[in-house]
Amino acid sequence: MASSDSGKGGLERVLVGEVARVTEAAAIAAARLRGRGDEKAADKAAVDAMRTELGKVHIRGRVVIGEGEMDESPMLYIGEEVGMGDGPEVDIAVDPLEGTTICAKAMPNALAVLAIAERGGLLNAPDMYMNKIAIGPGYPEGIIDLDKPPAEVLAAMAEAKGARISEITACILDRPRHAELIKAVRGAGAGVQLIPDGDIAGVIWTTDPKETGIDIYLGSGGAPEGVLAAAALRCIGGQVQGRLAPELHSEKERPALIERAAKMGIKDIRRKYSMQEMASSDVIFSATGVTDGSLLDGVHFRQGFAETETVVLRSKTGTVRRIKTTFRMIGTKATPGI
Ligand code: VTB
Repeated sequence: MASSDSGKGGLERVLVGEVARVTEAAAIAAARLRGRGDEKAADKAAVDAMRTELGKVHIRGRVVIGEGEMDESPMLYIGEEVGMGDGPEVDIAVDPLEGTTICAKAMPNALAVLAIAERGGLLNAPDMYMNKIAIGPGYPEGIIDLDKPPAEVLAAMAEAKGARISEITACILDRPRHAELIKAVRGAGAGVQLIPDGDIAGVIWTTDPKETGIDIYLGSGGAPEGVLAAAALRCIGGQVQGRLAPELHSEKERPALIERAAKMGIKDIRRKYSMQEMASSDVIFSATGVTDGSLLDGVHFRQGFAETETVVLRSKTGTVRRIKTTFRMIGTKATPGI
């Protein structure tokens, strides 16, 4: 029977299973190098595995958020054509190992991440800093604003939830550049959970504050991670704003970054993007845990088996699908690529 929502007007739902396989493979490959102190090796393993699995999917894919420019990275570079080349035309955003350092140190919350969208459905952002603010579903539209002082946003959130500001926790990357922001959030009476890396997870945590304890994500991180996080929240609900932050780069780097952004279609580098502008079409998002974390369990290896946990989100239906997979005889011919 034909699926009721396949075909025209969105991504075919069969892709849900396909993207899960892709992030599962990347996560297993990275997890084999977990805790070895070698970020590059773990990242490369994830990239290779993701590229191999993507090559088996019936899509005509184009990488729009990837491992950098063609001259910087041999695989999953921006503009690379991926997939079997015989299916729908889609755009792909990848972060094969989100949190290379946390994986290398075997610390919590490293993920393998991918989003797939209809052609033109994702903001083509260069690899530079982006200021971000994000909250989960259930708040009035427009309550967050990068231009409002954090205290004002936190007060509005508390009012909307009938809570006290002291009951709100913000997630922020632990970086010296965030000193003022952290001070402002604490000064307003809210708590701050500092994370060493991995702000895609930080943004997604806001969608389930009861489980994660995080109500809002604030601060600057990578623009590619910002687009991927926006894709996730487009599926689950919530609000995100992002604005590229050339001011966080050295004066030497800045002109080239602005030029690169312009080439990618970003004429106004100071533009504030909403979630819908960063992920404008139907999208499917998949993340598999590499190390154990509050969103997902990491890869667990035991006696010839590997177990993974994946969450696949779909904007068209809003489904949140958690998939626990057991791979048998890993590293044998039965599981090539894994
Ligand atoms: C974030 C985070 C990444 O980079 O985007 C962050 O999601 C920002 O960059 O996991 P800085 O490290 O320069 O602050 C990571 O931590 C690593 O790519």
